[in-house]
Amino acid sequence: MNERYSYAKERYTKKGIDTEKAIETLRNVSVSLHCWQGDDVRGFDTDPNKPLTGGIQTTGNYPGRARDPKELMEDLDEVLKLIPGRPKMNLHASYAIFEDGDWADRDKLEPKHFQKWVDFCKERGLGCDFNPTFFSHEKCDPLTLSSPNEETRRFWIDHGKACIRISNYLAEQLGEKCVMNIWTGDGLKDIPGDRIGPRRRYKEAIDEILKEPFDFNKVKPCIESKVFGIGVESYTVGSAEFALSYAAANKDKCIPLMDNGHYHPTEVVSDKIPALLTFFDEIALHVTRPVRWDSDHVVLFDDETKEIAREIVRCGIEKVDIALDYFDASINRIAAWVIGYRNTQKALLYALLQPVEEEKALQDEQKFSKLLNLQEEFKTMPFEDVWNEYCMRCEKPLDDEWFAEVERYEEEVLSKR
Ligand code: RNT
Ligand code: ZN
Repeated sequence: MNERYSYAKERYTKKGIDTEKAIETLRNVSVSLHCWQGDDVRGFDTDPNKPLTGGIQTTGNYPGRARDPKELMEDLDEVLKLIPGRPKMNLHASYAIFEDGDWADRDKLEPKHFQKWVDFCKERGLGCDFNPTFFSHEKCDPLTLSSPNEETRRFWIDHGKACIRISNYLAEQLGEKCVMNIWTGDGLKDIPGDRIGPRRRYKEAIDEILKEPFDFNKVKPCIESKVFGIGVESYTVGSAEFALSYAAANKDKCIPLMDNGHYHPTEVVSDKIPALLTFFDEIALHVTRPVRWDSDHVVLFDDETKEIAREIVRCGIEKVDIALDYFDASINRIAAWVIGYRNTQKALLYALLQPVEEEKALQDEQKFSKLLNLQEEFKTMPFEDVWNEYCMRCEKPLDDEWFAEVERYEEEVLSKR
């Protein structure tokens, strides 16, 4: 045990915090690593140069984007070397891998199209989450599950059902639950003539998807809400109230998912976590960084990320499925992945080192000045030393060590693409 850690441990112990327990807890918490940071959400099942649709946007053209499954897996391996904790993969359906002549459209996808990913995860001891891809495809008219066109809706319902079967397969093969997130960019640019029609169709379409058999202990379908997207500024079918009501009315088959980029700028997801966990046993999160809108910037070790982590810890870390969701094409993509993942880990460790019980007691006793002072005092506790110890126990580099490896990789691999 290094000296700085021993000192930090002692300081925290005096405050009633067990640093060993915090480290051990975090080592066992899964945090999903999104495959789509590596190639700007392009995927492999359609022309990679087609536009990204659904109201999401990657900006920037930093060299070195992964262009095929081999490159993406290579990049993921590089990321896995540099992040501590217990990562889990998170795939989109558009990342299906086809053998020669084996291409299938999204409504016909099968578990075998993800076999290479299953092998990848097995070799590295990772679980895997999954997402149907309801965007960037010619069958978006531009609506999907809420389209008035029966044929369009059918196609996307069949896609959702195929994804349930794939999620089941991932959970069974990897022995870890698979969180399957339903998000569509369905919405309108301008003032709707009918708001309830698309929502009714969306509801019925999700009902149909969830009729596909699955074991709710292994597959966790989620409904992700959104406030608006680029090109769909005036109306989002899957709004917050819609998604939350759907999940509440179907608690036996799905859970709500909150993405912290999907609310009005002064709303905070940290406060919504305990609100939802008053009613749900389990919820899912997409951790991102919105800058003025759902811009999906790299996650920082900032106040709201810390507050989100604090609420996760206070409410029960096992009740929240944590996934990252951002995509920055303007900087080195490996660095983007690693910075965001490490910051999420950092925020969780920081939260695990807070005096939760004492804070609760002070609030209940209405000792608010003492509470405020305690919260401030903890901000300058020797957190860095516990974080460094955590990284070392995970056999991963420290904050000032990993970037050189990314530079080497950029020079030797990325710059040659
Ligand atoms: C979009 C949603 C959604 C996507 C991913 C790629 O605003 O956040 O979760 O980012 O599915
Ligand atoms: Zn999201």
